[in-house]
Amino acid sequence: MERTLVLLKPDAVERRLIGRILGIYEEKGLKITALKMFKPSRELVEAHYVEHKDKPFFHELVAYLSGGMVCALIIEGENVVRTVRKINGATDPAEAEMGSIRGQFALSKQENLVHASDSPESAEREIKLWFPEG
Ligand code: FUP
Repeated sequence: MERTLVLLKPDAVERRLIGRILGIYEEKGLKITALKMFKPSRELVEAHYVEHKDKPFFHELVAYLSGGMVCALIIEGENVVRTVRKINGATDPAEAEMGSIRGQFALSKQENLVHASDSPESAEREIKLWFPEG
């Protein structure tokens, strides 16, 4: 069964949207198989977003994600990587479908509530980072 790594970012936690967002994944029929909440270290967030390390927004992005509590989950299901990306919506909430999480609840390109792996390979890399205990 395919797995993906999902993060509910600090804006989702601060805005008390954890329950609603988890409900959206569960109502779709996906299975949450791991879940934890903590404030991630700068090192963890830098490793997570290593593909963006040369982008102008990298520093701000790392400060934001490591600046508050994050809820990390592993979700399993058929085609879960593609399905969760679709449920989350486009990176820029202005472009996201209105029925998606970002389309419904977000306004900012940086504070866009959720992260989900973009391929099964990324998912396995990210799961090792966020759930090193296995
Ligand atoms: P996504 O896979 O949809 O999370 O988007 P990306 O991997 O392209 O970007 C990762 C994160 O970088 C986004 F969630 C938000 C942030 N970002 C910015 O802050 N500014 C940008 O111009 C693009 C992305």
